[in-house]
Amino acid sequence: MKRRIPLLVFALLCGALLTLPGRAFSDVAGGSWYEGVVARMTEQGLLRGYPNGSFGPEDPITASQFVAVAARCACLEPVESQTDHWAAGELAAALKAGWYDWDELPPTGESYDSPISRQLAVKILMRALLPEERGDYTTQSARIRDFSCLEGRYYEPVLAAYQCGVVQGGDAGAFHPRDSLSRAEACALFFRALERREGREPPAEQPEEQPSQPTVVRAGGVSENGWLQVKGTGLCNETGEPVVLRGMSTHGLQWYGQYANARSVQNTAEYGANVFRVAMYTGEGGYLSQSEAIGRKAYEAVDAAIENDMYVILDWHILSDGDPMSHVLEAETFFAQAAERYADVPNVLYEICNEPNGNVTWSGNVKPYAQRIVSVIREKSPKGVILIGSPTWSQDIHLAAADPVEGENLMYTLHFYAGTHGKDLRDRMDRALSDGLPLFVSEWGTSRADGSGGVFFEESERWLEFLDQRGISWCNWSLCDKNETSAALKPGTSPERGWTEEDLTESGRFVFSQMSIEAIP
Ligand code: IDC
Repeated sequence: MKRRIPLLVFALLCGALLTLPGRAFSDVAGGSWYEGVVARMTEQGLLRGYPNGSFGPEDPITASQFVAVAARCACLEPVESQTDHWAAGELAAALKAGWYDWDELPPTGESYDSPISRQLAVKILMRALLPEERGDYTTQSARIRDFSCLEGRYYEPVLAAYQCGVVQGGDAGAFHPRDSLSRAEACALFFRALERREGREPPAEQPEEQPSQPTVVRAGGVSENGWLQVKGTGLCNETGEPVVLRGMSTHGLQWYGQYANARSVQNTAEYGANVFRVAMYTGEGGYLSQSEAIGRKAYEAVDAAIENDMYVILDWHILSDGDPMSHVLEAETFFAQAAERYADVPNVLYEICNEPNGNVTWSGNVKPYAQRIVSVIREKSPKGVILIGSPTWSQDIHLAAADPVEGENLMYTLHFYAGTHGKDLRDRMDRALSDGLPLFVSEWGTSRADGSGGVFFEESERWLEFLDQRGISWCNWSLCDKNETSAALKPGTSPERGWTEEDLTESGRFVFSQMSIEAIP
């Protein structure tokens, strides 16, 4: 008796999968971009919908569904398999044909019903339908903004797919190699590959993904933009055009000061960064215990950034000393001196308290501190941009939005770590922006908030896209070779020479590849 149920389900499922070709699906809207592609492929018997007559165009396509369609398109006959799955025969045949490797979809079947990643889908597609196509590394990799997120084993098929037009990303668009793709997008890929195989030019009208609106343009350097100014919630250049700063933060100067030197700053600029953040820890053996040496180091880094036409953030990096008020006098002395030194220099931004934390409130600690430091800086630097933190490691921007500090050219910092923070914090940012609060992400990491774990590429991508769409500037934690995933450099990397891809960690490659975008597609 027990065995009958799965058999019955199996029979129903087969019936459903054999739904008559050519029928209209209840959820494929007339006029949608994929309507024509879905109809043509269904007519050819290549596509099947769900038992209830729907197609699920927006659903992520699973690995087994993708391979099954590929097998139909390539007329690959199923072979015998020990695995109990409706597409096990096709999957086994595809594995045997070399469309994918054993570890990518283990024949144990667990991954068969999970969404397939875009990079694996494209590999299977190219092997199945266009195995002769080749890519050109130089021209095609430059079109893929997140090329560094692609695993090496997918370079070849993805570049080939771009080269022959099967994947149609815009110039410097993102491929999102580790994300899923919708069933409609998969159809468009299959359709273009089939057209290509038959020697016809792929039609241009189907978009690969929903286009996002271009909203921001990279700032360029200081010579191009001059003094920055805050207008509404945005950062603008001297003539009032919106600008975006992107760059790296140092790690603690007391530990990794070697990467706050002239050559490392120059290397960072050469990767396209137009801002450099100098994280001057106050506690933990930093400025408060060796003001002379650490202060000198900080100025050395600021001067190197100026030399390289970059904006530079001088960051009073409170962390273990969670209440900025506990060293407000030292902060006043430091910022008075720094603002005097750089009074006429448009490059410098002042970040007055990295991350207040612990038993501190906005109204009782951070805001009164900010008011004091802002007025000290303003005595010397009437228009330098000042970045202000908030309680809970600079996440409580809603408190600042409800009760902002008085003054001009002030922005509020928001810090996130992709492995720890997500949509809730992004929603909070949107609310703060709509309340009129100017935001600057002066520190974020591809790791968890403790600086390790991950690398969380997909989450980082999601975050950066969010920031791009809102024109928000950022610095990444951190430019050092510490053995933690947030570090951009591999252990032992020399700060005294130029760096190659080999010197960068996974995080470093990803982050550096995000800096030099001229316009966000
Ligand atoms: C971390 C460093 C880590 C160091 C620790 C304590 O990555 O090597 O041991 O500080 O000094 C922050 C802070 C930043 C943290 C970072 C990652 O601003 O100083 O660096 N982080 O934990 N806020 C959230 C995360």
